[in-house]
Amino acid sequence: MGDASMTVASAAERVRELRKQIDHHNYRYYVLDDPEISDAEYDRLMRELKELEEQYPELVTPDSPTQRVGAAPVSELEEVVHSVPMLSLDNAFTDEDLIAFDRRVRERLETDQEIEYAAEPKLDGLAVSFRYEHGKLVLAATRGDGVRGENVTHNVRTIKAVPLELRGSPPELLEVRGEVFMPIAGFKAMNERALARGEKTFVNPRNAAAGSLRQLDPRQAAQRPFDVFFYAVGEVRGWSLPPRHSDALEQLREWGLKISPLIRVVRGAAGCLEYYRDMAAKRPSLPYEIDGVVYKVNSYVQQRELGFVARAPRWAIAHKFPAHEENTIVRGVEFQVGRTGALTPVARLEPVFVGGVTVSNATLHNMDEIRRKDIRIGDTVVVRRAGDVIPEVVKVILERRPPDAQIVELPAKCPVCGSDVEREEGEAIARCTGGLFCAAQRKESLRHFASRRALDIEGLGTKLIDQLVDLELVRSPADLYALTVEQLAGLERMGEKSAAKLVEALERSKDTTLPRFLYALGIRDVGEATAAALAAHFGSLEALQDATEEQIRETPDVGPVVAAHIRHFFDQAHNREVIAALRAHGVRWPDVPRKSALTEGRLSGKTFVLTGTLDSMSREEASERIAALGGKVSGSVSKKTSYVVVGAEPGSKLKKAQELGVEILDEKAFLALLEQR
Ligand code: 9MJ
Repeated sequence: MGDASMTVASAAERVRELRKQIDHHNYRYYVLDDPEISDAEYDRLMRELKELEEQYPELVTPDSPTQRVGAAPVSELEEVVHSVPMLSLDNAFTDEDLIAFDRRVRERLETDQEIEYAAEPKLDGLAVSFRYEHGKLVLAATRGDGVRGENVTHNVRTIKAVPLELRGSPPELLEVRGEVFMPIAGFKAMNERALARGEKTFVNPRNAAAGSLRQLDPRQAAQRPFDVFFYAVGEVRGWSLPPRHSDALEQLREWGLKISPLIRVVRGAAGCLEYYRDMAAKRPSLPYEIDGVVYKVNSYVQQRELGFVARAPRWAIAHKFPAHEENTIVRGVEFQVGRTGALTPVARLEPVFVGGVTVSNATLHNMDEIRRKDIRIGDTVVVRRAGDVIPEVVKVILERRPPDAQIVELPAKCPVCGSDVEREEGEAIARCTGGLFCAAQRKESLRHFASRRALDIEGLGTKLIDQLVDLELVRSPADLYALTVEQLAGLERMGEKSAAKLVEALERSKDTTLPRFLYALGIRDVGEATAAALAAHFGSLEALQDATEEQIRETPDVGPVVAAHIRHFFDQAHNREVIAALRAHGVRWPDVPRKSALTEGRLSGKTFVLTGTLDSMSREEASERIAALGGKVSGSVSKKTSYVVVGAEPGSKLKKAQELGVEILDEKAFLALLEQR
């Protein structure tokens, strides 16, 4: 496949096959949440399809899975009139409200029997109608006022969880409704990216979803982490609905539409309330926000009998959770000192009950954030708690600012150790210059040193570290290894037994690896990935300690700023002393086989391009082995390419290589080259 002799006809055949496979795997992944293949295998299918479509542009269709990247922008959002109005829901805020709703339902239906309800989580996103004609998505529109919405098809097409084509034998016309939303993690990552670029951030996932879905440029929308759940049927032609709403949803799922796995059929008000408590308990661990649950009378016959009042059905109600946002007053701002001395402002709040817990602190991130939101002491602010994350101040309610509201100033001295605070030009973060003289930095350094991905000292928690530092039993990580069972057993909340356990854990932690040890040192900007890269590049701690800044910079992905931090760290006598003391206590790690520097290796100066699948190793492994011998791996074939390595089902790169006369290696030849002595 994909070789130079491929005809348009055979390419078209392969494109069809790939799309079918990709659609199938999208269904397994997005709808059933039960993927059959790895992400890497999926990526390979997509890559092959993309390459074929590049080679044969005439084969590109708007519903190809490659087209999710977004088409051209639209000039404005067109108005759409909903053929069947999109409903809104009445709210219940208390158990009593819900019990009264259930009573009204039974009265209208003149029945004493328990009502069967479909109970669903209520997502906090944007309600959208999706129109499928002959199984193909032709229109997506926002709810708007329920009668008129806006055409957002261009953006909805970029959402991977929305099928562009339905599976099986869908009806001639199917209009479905659902909620488009942003999962919390995607929302946060998006805001962090925006912040890093100095762009505007969104206050919450709901606003982010609404803003992003209504923009004009679908290429922007394609970057946004949207997801969707479908929950209702609108206009249909060519399908006689089953008797129950829950059965209809089941059928939608079979057509490839994503239905919440948390939907349940329950009986009576008691069943509804039990579901409500169950969802309230699940809420903090869900990857997306829900603001309540929805109960719908499950029988369509009963739904019809109940009918509507204004725009809300009499057969459904939303039972809301307590709010995630509340107003409260900023009583003060304190600065916490982190491991690298970074000062983080924290608002001390008038305690307020938000989304099920009492909140009295909220992070303010840094001084720029305080200025941007113009937060002053005495202000009334909106506090928000999402999932189990640290509460945040969303905004100030300016109308309630008292005349004596106080501007927050960055302290000139560290609140913990009194050292100077400095803020480098262009940096948002201010830092205490006290280093390990500062007890706060010492505590955080110890916490980091003991953490799971560093030396993994089990049982050395925050409270214990606070005591050890405050009592001056421990000043540096090396002191940890001098602690005795007797010393530890005398501390608060420690007994003989836990003291003995901790000493054992300390003993175990001594056998470590170079990457872990480098990470544990807590050098500024040296995270796990950088630590691993440094270990691979230098092979031993001595080699790194003795390297110049320039030599450190030769490590892959280490830039001048990080290199300077590393050099500075090892230039400090006390840091070298701590390392020597750790060694003296028996902390040890094996040296790492050096990955040769780019300049020295048998494949130095050679550039490789990989295409297709290798049997004996993954693409990543192949790249690593090439790099270990000094070679470079590139994504595209040019005249400068030395070799194109061809695995099974290669893409268009093979053809390009043939055209340019680049040397082609099959897997056997490639392995021989790697293993040559
Ligand atoms: C949400 N927002 O999750 C409905 N909804 O049904 C669910 N909204 C709804 N159902 C009819 N699960 C009108 C709105």
